[in-house]
Amino acid sequence: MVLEKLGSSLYDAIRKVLRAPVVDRELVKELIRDFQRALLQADVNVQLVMELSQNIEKKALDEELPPGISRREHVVKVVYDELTRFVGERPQALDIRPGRQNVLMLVGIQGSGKTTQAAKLARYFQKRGLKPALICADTFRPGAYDQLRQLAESINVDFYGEPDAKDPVAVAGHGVKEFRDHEVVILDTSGRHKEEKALILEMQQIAEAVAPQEIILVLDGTIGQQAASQAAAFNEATEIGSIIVAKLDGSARGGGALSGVAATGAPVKFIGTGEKIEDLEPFVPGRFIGRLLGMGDIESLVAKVKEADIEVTEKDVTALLSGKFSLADMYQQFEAMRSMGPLQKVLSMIPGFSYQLPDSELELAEERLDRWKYIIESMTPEEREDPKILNASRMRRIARGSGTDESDVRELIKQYNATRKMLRQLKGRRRMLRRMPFKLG
Ligand SMILES: Nc1nc2c(ncn2[C@@H]2O[C@H](COP(=O)(O)OP(=O)(O)O)[C@@H](O)[C@H]2O)c(=O)[nH]1
Ligand SMILES: [Mg+2]
Repeated sequence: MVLEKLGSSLYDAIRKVLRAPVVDRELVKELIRDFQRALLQADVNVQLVMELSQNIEKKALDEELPPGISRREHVVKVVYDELTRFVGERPQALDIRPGRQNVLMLVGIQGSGKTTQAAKLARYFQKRGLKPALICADTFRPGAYDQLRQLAESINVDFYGEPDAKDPVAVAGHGVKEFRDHEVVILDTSGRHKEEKALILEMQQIAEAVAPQEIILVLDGTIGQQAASQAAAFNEATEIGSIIVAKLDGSARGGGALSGVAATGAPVKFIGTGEKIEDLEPFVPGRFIGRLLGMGDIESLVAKVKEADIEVTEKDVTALLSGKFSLADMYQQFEAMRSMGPLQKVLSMIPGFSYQLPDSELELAEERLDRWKYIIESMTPEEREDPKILNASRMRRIARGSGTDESDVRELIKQYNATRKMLRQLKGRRRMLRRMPFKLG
């Protein structure tokens, strides 16, 4: 799991606070020492650790407690807030203007995951109905051209490259010209040179030549402390607009992500979670920190989940019970679930859902939720309100638009019908609606 090690030592520190009979000054100081140790071991930059821990100490000890909140809850919340604020309070999207060309330039050292994330990004935008294209401006590494061309072909995305070219600035320029009518043009660059200076100069020249909408730094999530100096070097050469942290699967500790943010001031927008082309997730700060801290059983998160539940319930309860449960309503529920964090954690907090799903099934369930979301996103408003009008040709269109198969669309409709039926049977039993009214497995 993402950041397992850092997560578990921070979690242990938090648990100590949750379990202590009294939360006093001494215990807060101990928490901060544990917290510092955990962050330093995860290769987070020392200065940064000091800054964060000073803020936490000050707020945890000096701030007046809000009414009804115990010192214990306050301390936990301060830790969560500080870390979340640091990585950016809300998820930030790439600012793509549809209907015109947006050039995204990826930079980062060799092996960080640029080429892979370039293809993943293309796929990400393709799924959302935009027209992406990929350009290989890595003329240094043999095989770079073929690697990206094959990835592009595998997802049916237009590709530009010049296999024998020596001048990456020219190749980038040609490609951007070629794809004038594409909405998202993703430019993959080289990550190595005979010397670093030449690489940095090359990035500057390419950026000048193609004036990208955003320059994205790709960091390897497993490298730890080096992330800070890499990020700083690239940020000096060009203006880094955002960061993708790749390889945050497996046992990556991910402290580098925090250091990269500190060195550039740029937000993390995506994380790479595997080698496959679908393994790209928008970075959700609260969720990331929640995971990092193992916040699954912490009151504040439970409260948040309850809130999210009630929001859905109250807004929709009348419509739901009158049988007017549309796909748009279902979509809202998917969104609410996915924004709360990993499925198992969400499920474990819902009364009656306390069983453990096997990991493989969980993954499938999460993937399926995402797939269903894309499918609903590809529908017209009429289709969402009245799924009965979905005939074979509409389904085909939707499958194409969402990058899924027609069988996926049919499966969603089947699930929707089953949920609707269940809701009708639930009439009058309002409390049940606070639970997730559909099956995930
Ligand atoms: N596990 C994992 N591996 C990744 C991820 N992204 C890239 N890789 C692998 O990292 C290696 C280097 O990736 P590549 O995209 O060629 O890096 P580049 O040199 O920066 O273009 C390849 O073996 C990729 O399959 C990721 O999110 N998770
Ligand atoms: Mg590459």
